Amino acid sequence: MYTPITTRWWPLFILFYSTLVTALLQQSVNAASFKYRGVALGGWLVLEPYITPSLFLPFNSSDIPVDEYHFCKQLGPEEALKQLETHWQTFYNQSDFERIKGYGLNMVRIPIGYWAFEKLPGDPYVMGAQKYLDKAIEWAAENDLKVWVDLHGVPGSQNGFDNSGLRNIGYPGWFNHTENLSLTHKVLKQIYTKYGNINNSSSTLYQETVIAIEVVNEPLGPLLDMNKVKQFYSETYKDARELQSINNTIVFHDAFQPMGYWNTFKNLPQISNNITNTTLKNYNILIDHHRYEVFSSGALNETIAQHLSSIESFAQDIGDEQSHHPAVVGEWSAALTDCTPWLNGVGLGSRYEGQEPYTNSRIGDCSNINNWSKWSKEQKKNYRKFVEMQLDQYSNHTQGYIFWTFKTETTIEWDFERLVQYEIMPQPLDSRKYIFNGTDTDKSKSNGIRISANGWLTSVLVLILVCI
Ligand SMILES: *[C@@H]1O[C@H](CO)[C@@H](O)[C@H](O)[C@H]1NC(C)=O
Ligand SMILES: *[C@@H]1O[C@H](CO)[C@@H](O)[C@H](O)[C@H]1NC(C)=O
Ligand SMILES: *[C@@H]1O[C@H](CO)[C@@H](O)[C@H](O)[C@H]1NC(C)=O
Ligand SMILES: *[C@@H]1O[C@H](CO)[C@@H](O)[C@H](O)[C@H]1NC(C)=O
Ligand SMILES: *[C@@H]1O[C@H](CO)[C@@H](O)[C@H](O)[C@H]1NC(C)=O
Ligand SMILES: *[C@@H]1O[C@H](CO)[C@@H](O)[C@H](O)[C@H]1NC(C)=O
Ligand SMILES: *[C@@H]1O[C@H](CO)[C@@H](O)[C@H](O)[C@H]1NC(C)=O
Ligand SMILES: *[C@@H]1O[C@H](CO)[C@@H](O)[C@H](O)[C@H]1NC(C)=O
Ligand SMILES: *[C@@H]1O[C@H](CO)[C@@H](O)[C@H](O)[C@H]1NC(C)=O
Ligand SMILES: *[C@@H]1O[C@H](CO)[C@@H](O)[C@H](O)[C@H]1NC(C)=O
Ligand SMILES: *[C@@H]1O[C@H](CO)[C@@H](O)[C@H](O)[C@H]1NC(C)=O
Ligand SMILES: CC(=O)N[C@H]1CO[C@H](CO)[C@@H](O)[C@@H]1O
Repeated sequence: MYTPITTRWWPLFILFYSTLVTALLQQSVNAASFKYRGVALGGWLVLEPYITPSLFLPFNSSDIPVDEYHFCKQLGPEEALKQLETHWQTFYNQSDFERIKGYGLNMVRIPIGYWAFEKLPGDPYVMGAQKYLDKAIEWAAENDLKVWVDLHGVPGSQNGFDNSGLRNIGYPGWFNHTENLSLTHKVLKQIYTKYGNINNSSSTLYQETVIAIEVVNEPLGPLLDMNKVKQFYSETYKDARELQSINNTIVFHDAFQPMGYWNTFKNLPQISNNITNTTLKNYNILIDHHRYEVFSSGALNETIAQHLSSIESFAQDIGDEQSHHPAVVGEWSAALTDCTPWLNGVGLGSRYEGQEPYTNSRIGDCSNINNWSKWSKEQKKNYRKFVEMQLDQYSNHTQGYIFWTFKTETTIEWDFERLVQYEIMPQPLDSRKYIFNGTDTDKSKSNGIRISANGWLTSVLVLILVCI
């Protein structure tokens, strides 16, 4: 399809190809220059206990499944399918997409697990989520929203977090068996073909709507072999470009590496579109950074002024990457505590109250975190500032942002729609009460003593490695 000039004498052919090429260019322009303003649809096609506790609370309190794997295992295939089918049908529907559009957003990031496509022998997971991903793409298209398909769980778990489907904190098993890695490649090949191959005439809607595919969410680089992560990225990228006829964006999570790490990542395969200048820019690759300030006691103990300034420096670091490759904040939230029940996982307490398994001293009180009527004026103001600063900084210094998550059953800090309702999330998104041009203009702000902020990532890793 890249040789239309030599076929100039064949009018029908050129008509066909020029249409095709126009379509491809259109797609590539849109995908590579797209400014993301999105939300994730967390807890829908991959369960997370804190997002939908109602699915987990009916179990005996001593035996609550910690993730989707154990949810399915404990219920058995029939009952698990029955409950999941109901959940898939009801947690999101077309109306959500209309409201998402109405809030001024332009895309959704949809987490899905490998088991929606293929299972390992003996996996207790039940299949069926793929149909809902397809419906979601249709609903997105109807509402002029783009979709980023996010492979959120791979066989053996890429991070050991419950959100990968299989919790095994500190022991990501993804690379431990070659079968697990090859199944990951197989699933991604299905995704590339289904959502991005122009030969599949039945999927035009997919090609126009799915602008990005994230090959794996949050691989825990510090505990995995980074050479293997890079090799995986490189190999699956080659598959994507071979199988897809559209130049959509392939997303690599930063694998919890330091800012700037991916600037020099160049060992990508020479691919069919004959790229000679091997910088990530030419590959239509996007680097995905996630930002939370609640997964270490150091971050939780910061004043609001410190949170605001740490957001500024984070966004500026991403800004510095833009000359090497585009990058987004693919997850962020309004959270200033880790208080929401089960946020850290079923059976685990909060750092904020200094509970097990964490060893830090108590920072504050969690009891009213999901009870809006008990929030103080000061608290509401601080949350609004935190959200405004992130919107301001991420939209100015990065390729965009995706809030985690659109809705939850009970939380405030993690629930986009509830935050809109409580006027923590601005509507329209660019309206501001406190943060103008990156500065907190609130006259009555308390000048908290500024201590140099701990390295956020270091704290997270120390906690993962040492405390759990
Ligand atoms: C909870 O435990 C009791 C006693 O062991 C058992 O009878 C019951 O079936 C269990 N319920 C569930 C939902 O597993
Ligand atoms: C989506 O679900 C909500 C809540 O159950 C319901 O009110 C709404 O009518 C549904 N929308 C569609 C399009 O089915
Ligand atoms: C995977 O292998 C590593 C190192 O070989 C080991 O420490 C870890 O326990 C294994 N993880 C699982 C889930 O088997
Ligand atoms: C083509 O797209 C349809 C959905 O529109 C999908 O069901 C089918 O699996 C795709 N075919 C291939 C070969 O990917
Ligand atoms: C589409 O089909 C044609 C003819 O079978 C083939 O030559 C081409 O490589 C296919 N393109 C893609 C992207 O699969
Ligand atoms: C790649 O580009 C070079 C120089 O632009 C050209 O000579 C060569 O034919 C191209 N190769 C392919 C496979 O298109
Ligand atoms: C390769 O791309 C980089 C970044 O886009 C650019 O700065 C550099 O000049 C390019 N090199 C060549 C040889 O085109
Ligand atoms: C795909 O998009 C990237 C980024 O815009 C661009 O550099 C590259 O040339 C495009 N590739 C094709 C085959 O259009
Ligand atoms: C939080 O900061 C205060 C004052 O700077 C300090 O006394 C306390 O130990 C810190 N708590 C934690 C858990 O780091
Ligand atoms: C970010 O962009 C908005 C709108 O373009 C602008 O009003 C604001 O001042 C900018 N902030 C910074 C820190 O540049
Ligand atoms: C906005 O902030 C930037 C630096 O962040 C500064 O260069 C610019 O002058 C400011 N604009 C206004 C209108 O204050
Ligand atoms: C965690 C883990 O290692 N999961 C699976 C990886 O693949 C092997 C071989 O298929 C399975 O036995 C493991 O359970």
